[in-house]
This record gives sequence, structure tokens and C-alpha cells, in this order.
Amino acid sequence: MKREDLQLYFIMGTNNVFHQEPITVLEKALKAGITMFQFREKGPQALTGFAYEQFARQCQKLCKQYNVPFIVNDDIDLAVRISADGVHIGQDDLHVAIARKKIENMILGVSVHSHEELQTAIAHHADYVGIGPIFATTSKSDAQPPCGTYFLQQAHNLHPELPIVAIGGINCTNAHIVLQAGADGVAVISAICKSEDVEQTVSSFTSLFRINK
Ligand code: TZP
Ligand code: MG
Repeated sequence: MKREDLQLYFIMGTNNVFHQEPITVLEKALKAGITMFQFREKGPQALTGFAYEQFARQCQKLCKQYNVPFIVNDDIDLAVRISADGVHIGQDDLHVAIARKKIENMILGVSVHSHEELQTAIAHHADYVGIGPIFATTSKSDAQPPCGTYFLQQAHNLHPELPIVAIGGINCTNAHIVLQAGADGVAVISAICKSEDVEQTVSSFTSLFRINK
């Protein structure tokens, strides 16, 4: 994985999209330049069984066409079964060491909220870490309170070689704050899923990276 892949990391499941087909939103976002995608099918009306795997495969196929890494949230067995590019896990999921063993050299992303969790992720060769929620979010029911950029900045200063993506309440207007704090990129759900003009939103994010370079 290249750390630039984290620049605009789009996360989506069917529960995040309202006025369009989820796959249409993904295709528009890919066309407009997202750099990584996470399949995160969760929530009360989430797909299950065959429909779940079929939707994952559909998203994966589209990501392949655009040469964008396809990452599966939580479900390591699905990721291995369909040969995803990687897996993203949180602290309530499988332990990082076990995840690393299971997925071998696939991309491993880990959400961390403390120095201890950060050290564990590094010790077990996470390819990147996710830090957040930086700002308030409505997209994760069990999200911790917003943490701001302090820990992100510390993590970046202590481990400049570690790719970091910031998450939680990030939009085109506040993204520069996390980039300045040391994030390699932004992970977003609602900024893209709730956008009335997905292409325009994605372009606004990607132009930020050209400015920040
Ligand atoms: N993890 C921490 S915050 C969050 C996740 C999955 C949700 C981010 O969604 P949004 O809509 O970009 O705030
Ligand atoms: Mg999880």
C-alpha cells in the first residue's frame, strides 16, 4: 500500500445512502478520484448472507476497474474469501496479531484511540492506523466522543513513517485541519454519501491535496 492511497478514503454501506443506489454513489466517487474504499455493511437494515457477499463483490469489481484498493471492514473471513486488498478492524474486533496472521500480507488498517493501542498496531505490522472521531459524527452509533487533533498530531510526530488516516465528521471545509495535524488523508462516509453532487465533493477533497503538497 502507498500512503497516498489514504488521501481520500471513502467508506460506505447500504445504510449510509438514501437517495441513490449505493453502487451508483461508489461509481461516481471512483470516477471522481477517491483513492481507497472500505466496504462497511452495518446497522439495522444491513444486508446479510448472499446479498451481503454479492454486494461486496460488486463493489470490489468496481474498485478493481479504477485500480482503487478495496478494504473490508471487520469481516476478515469475507475479505479472505473474496481476496480483498485488505481489512480494517477496530478495538472490538479480532486482535491485531490474529488478524495479521489470518490475512498474511493483505493491507491491515486498525482504529486506535490511545498510545497503547497505537503501539500494539505498530508491533503487529498494521499498514495504517485510523484516528478519530476527530469531529462529531452521526455515521457511527457507538462512536466515542470527538477527540480533536491532539492525539493525531502526537501519533504523527512520534511515528512519522506510519500512514495515518483521520476519520469522523470530516468534510471539504474542515479537512485541512487534520491534514495540517499530520494525517495522510481523510476517511469519510457522510461527506460523500449525503452529497448532492458526489463528483463535485470528491473534486473539492482532492484539490485540497494538491494545495497541501
Ligand atoms: N469511525 C469513527 S467515526 C466513523 C467511523 C466509522 C464514522 C465516520 O463517518 P462520517 O460521516 O464521515 O463522520
Ligand atoms: Mg470494527
